[in-house]
Amino acid sequence: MAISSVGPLPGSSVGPLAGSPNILFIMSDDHAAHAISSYGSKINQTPNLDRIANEGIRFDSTFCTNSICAPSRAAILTGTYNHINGVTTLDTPLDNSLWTFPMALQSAGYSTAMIGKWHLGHGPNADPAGFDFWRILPGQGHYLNPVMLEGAPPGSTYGPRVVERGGYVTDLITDDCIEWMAAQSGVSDQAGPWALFCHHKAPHRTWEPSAKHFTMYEDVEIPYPDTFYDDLDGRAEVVQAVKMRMMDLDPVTDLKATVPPGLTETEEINWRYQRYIKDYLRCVASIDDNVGRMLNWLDETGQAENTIVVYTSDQGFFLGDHGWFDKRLMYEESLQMPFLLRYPNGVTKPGSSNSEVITNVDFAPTLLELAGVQGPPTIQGRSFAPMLTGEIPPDWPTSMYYRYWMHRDRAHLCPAHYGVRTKTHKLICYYNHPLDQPGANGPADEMEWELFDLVADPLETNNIWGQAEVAAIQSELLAELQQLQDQVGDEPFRRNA
Ligand SMILES: [Ca+2]
Repeated sequence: MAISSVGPLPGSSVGPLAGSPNILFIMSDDHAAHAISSYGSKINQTPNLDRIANEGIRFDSTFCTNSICAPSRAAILTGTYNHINGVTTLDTPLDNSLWTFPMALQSAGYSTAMIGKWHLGHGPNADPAGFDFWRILPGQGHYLNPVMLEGAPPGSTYGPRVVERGGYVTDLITDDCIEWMAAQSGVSDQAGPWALFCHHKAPHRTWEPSAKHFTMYEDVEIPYPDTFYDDLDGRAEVVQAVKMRMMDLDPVTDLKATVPPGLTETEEINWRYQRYIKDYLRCVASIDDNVGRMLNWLDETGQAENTIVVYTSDQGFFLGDHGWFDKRLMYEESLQMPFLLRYPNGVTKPGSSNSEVITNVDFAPTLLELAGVQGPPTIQGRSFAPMLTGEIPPDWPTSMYYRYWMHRDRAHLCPAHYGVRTKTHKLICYYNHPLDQPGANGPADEMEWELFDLVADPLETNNIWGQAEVAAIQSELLAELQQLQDQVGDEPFRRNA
């Protein structure tokens, strides 16, 4: 099928953007691909998310360029890397005068809405922009009975109003999304398409399930990941020091229970994992249920035939992998984002998959192309829309650049690093310096390196940096890292800079 068949839908003749599809962009927070059954999860089932994959396309090598909430959201909205958009850490709000792709959709005639977790700052310079309607959680928000902030109607002079909600956050966000979608359909024959950003808070720490899922998995033992007892031998010292182990979970706030007395250390680590992973998966189950509600609503109202559905997460998460929870590090479980896309009218081959390297800066140009809207040349990502029909654009990148800036963040002590991932290898430079970044802390540590052969060692337990037999590939990867930094305009770390 030709590339030109991907884009606005044929057949419609009304509205400012005749034939452009609606876009339902669903993004959860910290939902790792390996907790989705269509990605081969060994620990849960997600039948409704699987529906998107089964009726659309699953992207298997989608990576975030900085594995924490705010930076990934900024990269998605602006189509740029964090050194360009300024959202390098959790303490750097998004300047809402910067171009975003929802703004472009709105300018082109789309009705736009942002509902759920924003996490890019608040106030006149950071509130959501480019949306006809927004109702967001303040900061991280709460799982139960959350307060939400709602943007003032266009033309009004007062600021956001506080909306007090009763219920469970994933249900409430979904309720609001369905209500907003319903309000868009049939208002007028002249109505244009809509783009809805449904941003779930779940399954972010502290993993609080809804009452419906309280007892799910009660009588089962969740399997342990292959690397659960990884001793991290041979990995960078700063990696061995991160505070992301099961023993770093807070019994009160994270595990909601007192550690049973008399356990051996291994028994306690196992107990902690079960407490943690069950609540995480219960939160995921609620997302899956609620995605099902939205898919059913699209079916029942006939909107499925002209609506693109995307499911993704702002980054991955360690689900006991290497003995960890959380994200931040460039290891696979944290680096990979789920990305499922269903395009109406059978453009995508149902149940297809793609393993090309794509990143979160590619989302904006892709969705704009599907909407038939032109973006500015300042976008750093590339559209992978042709891949929906199985076509790989010429010269498509075979590697990606990553950078985590928030050195020694207070909660996890995760080191600042950057690196390159190719289809076969990963090179990571822990430059270990706060560089005056907001939210980063000293002291700086000595630079360290890791190199993984992802074919021979997909679980990343064997650091081969500096070994004589890999000198050639190591040189190639160092050159690739430099080339990518040049290309995206980022500066390599220099100790005396
Ligand atoms: Ca996140």
